[in-house]
Amino acid sequence: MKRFMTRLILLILCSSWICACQEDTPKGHLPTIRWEETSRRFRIQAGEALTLIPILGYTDKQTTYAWSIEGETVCKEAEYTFTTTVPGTYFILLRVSNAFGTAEDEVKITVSEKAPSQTTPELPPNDGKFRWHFAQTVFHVSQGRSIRISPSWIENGEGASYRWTLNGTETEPTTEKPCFIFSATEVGEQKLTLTAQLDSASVTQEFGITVCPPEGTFRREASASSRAEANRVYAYRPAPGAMVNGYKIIGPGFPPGCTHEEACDTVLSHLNRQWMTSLGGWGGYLIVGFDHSIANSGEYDLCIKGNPFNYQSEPGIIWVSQDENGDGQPNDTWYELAGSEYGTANWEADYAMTYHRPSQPYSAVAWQDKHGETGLIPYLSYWNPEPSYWQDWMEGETLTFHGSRLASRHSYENGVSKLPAYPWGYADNDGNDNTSTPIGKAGLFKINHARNWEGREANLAYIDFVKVQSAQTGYTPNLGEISTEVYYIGDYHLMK
Ligand SMILES: [Ca+2]
Ligand SMILES: [Ca+2]
Ligand SMILES: [Ca+2]
Repeated sequence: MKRFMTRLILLILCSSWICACQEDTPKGHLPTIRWEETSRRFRIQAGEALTLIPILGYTDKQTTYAWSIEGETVCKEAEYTFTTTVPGTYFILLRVSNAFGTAEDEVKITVSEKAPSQTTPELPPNDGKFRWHFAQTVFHVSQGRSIRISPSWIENGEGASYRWTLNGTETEPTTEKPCFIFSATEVGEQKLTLTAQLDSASVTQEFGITVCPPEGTFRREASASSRAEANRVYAYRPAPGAMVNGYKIIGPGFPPGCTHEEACDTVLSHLNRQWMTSLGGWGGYLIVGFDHSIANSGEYDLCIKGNPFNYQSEPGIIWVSQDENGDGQPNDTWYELAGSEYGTANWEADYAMTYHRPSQPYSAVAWQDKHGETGLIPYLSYWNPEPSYWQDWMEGETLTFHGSRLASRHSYENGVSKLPAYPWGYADNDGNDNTSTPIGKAGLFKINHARNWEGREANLAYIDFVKVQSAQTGYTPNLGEISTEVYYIGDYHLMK
């Protein structure tokens, strides 16, 4: 009798509860299943746990849930935490049923081998060898201009003396850092060499300089059919970084064993869709071109979209160049677009840094700069479980980058990273020029801010190529390295 009464009470309670809930359910709606991530693909390492939290619609207390793997139900709750020690690909089906029927959705989880605990590489000891690094050794320069040629970094150069030879004429030897100012007067090829005299030997670097016809000779005017966005990626040389070759939700970003040409094509396809390309840590860069020359209007000329937030800017320095020799290649003279920090204590020109390829997978990447400062690009499997952050198309055991550097101002406190913006003039930076554009919020930049090697206004009438380069060093524990991201590069005049 007591048992019967309990059942009866339960039945009454349940039926009134069912009635109440049914009133809440709009008539005729099946449940809906969405995900915060745009893709239903997830990547974890063996042994990690992943909680699947669908965004559900038209559910109530009556709704039932069934998560299954290969037909076997593994969970009957609205959320499911998946974990396994066996690498492989798993398809997990979610069935959600309400009074009006059942909705289904499937997610794919790729489980990779568990990464060994991250190894922290050590820099190789100084081998004492003389080494010098040049940002550029081939120059095409328009008549009437001048360029500055100098190594950005000399290693183990104590006691060396240097002399320049231009078309057979030698300069006096100097023990100062060598620097040559070349004035482009006569059109044609010039031969310049720099020789370092060491105690027991000498080392020579040759430079090819071609003086080209004056600015404007190879200008390509925009036409009605010109497209605003970059039409070609000429170089994608990222520094190591956690989001360069993959991202936890999307998976690998480039085909395995990818060549540089394939990497450039992949980046162009990403830019065409306004997808993310990360340039990695300091020095990593991307060079794009357009189907026409972009005019210097004195106002905003370039639109470059990144992913800055008010608490997270990762400024990249913008460089521009003209196709001075008209060969369609970015092998001419680069001009830095001065941003708010140009020429201040927060800015350093002729900076250089070398990254060292790690010998182990799942490893941070160590770097050392020209001042002897060292640091790491951390390995963060949470963001990207690819075994290496050293790209397939970046050959060699070391990678040296050259460029300008901006002071890092990041902080990390109580689990929160803050990466403040600089006022203006940088890609992926939430400055006052990160503003409303026809493609949403994006950065706008003026070719008029281009500076020459003297720090003076370059007065370029137009440009053909744009380079964006990661400009800060350092990392925070949860976000990884400070690295510029690019989603779009275009001629702002053709976007309006
Ligand atoms: Ca960013
Ligand atoms: Ca060229
Ligand atoms: Ca970044």
